[in-house]
Amino acid sequence: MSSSLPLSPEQTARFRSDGFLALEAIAPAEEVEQLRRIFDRLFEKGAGWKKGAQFDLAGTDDGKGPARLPQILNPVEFAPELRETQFRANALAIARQLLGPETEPWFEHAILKPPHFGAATPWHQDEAHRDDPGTDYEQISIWMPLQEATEVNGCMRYIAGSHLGPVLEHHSPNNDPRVTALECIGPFQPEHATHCPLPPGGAAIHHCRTLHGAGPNQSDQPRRAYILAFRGPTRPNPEFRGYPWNTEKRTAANERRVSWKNRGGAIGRAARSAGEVVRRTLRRVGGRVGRWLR
Ligand SMILES: O=C(O)CCC(=O)C(=O)O
Repeated sequence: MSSSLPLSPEQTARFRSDGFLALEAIAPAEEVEQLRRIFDRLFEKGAGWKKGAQFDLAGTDDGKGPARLPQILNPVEFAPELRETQFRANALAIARQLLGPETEPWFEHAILKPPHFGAATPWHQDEAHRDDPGTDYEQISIWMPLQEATEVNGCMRYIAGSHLGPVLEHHSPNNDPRVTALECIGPFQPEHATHCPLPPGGAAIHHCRTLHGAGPNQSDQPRRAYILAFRGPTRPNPEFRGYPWNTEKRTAANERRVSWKNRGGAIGRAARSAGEVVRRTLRRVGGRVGRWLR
């Protein structure tokens, strides 16, 4: 699918000075409707829960009540049709415009803020989640609501220009390391936030250092958002050794990830890595055959 959506020079300049940019449309209405149905299905059936890809971003996953900020990491793994969207094509084109032609998709996530009790997303910088010591890169996220996003249901809010400063201090909300979310406790002024209401299929683009958050969902309907993150070219950064607030984390989702990876013990692990070698070889051979036939 090709993109029909380059940013104008004014939009690019605004992104560079503010660290975020709102777009009225990034995907067609019928696609947004289809995505809504896919998201509802994935969240309803608990896709990815066992392997730690679905979890409560704002809670401890202790099963004592419904998740207040359910999230699925890389939902495309559970719904391959997500690979074929205009949203994905447009978002990649925009990311390459902003971060350069070598920019690649990095990860993606789906968030569903439930009606009435959907929690606020704490103020944070995405870069504070980074856990890959020794490297440096720029990253952007392209956030698309699947229904209208308003101040009532928890639209995104940003601190303009915050991407030009450092990564501020973060901690786990309520200092509870079982919670996946991070909350910025460094100096900033939330009262200077810009709210970003959007129509369904619009987009809010933000830089990995831009301080952002979102309010609770006080409406009668779920607030769903599909977020694609992109990574620009990487360079070595031996000074970056990771952030202390990440090493402290003890989340239930991470425990589920570890047991999923180790399922079946040594035999299970060996069978999976053999399967991976076979799949990689088939992809390589398939690619070569495809090139010969062209
Ligand atoms: O959808 C939300 O409430 C928060 C999303 C977010 O923090 C992000 O995309 O970086």
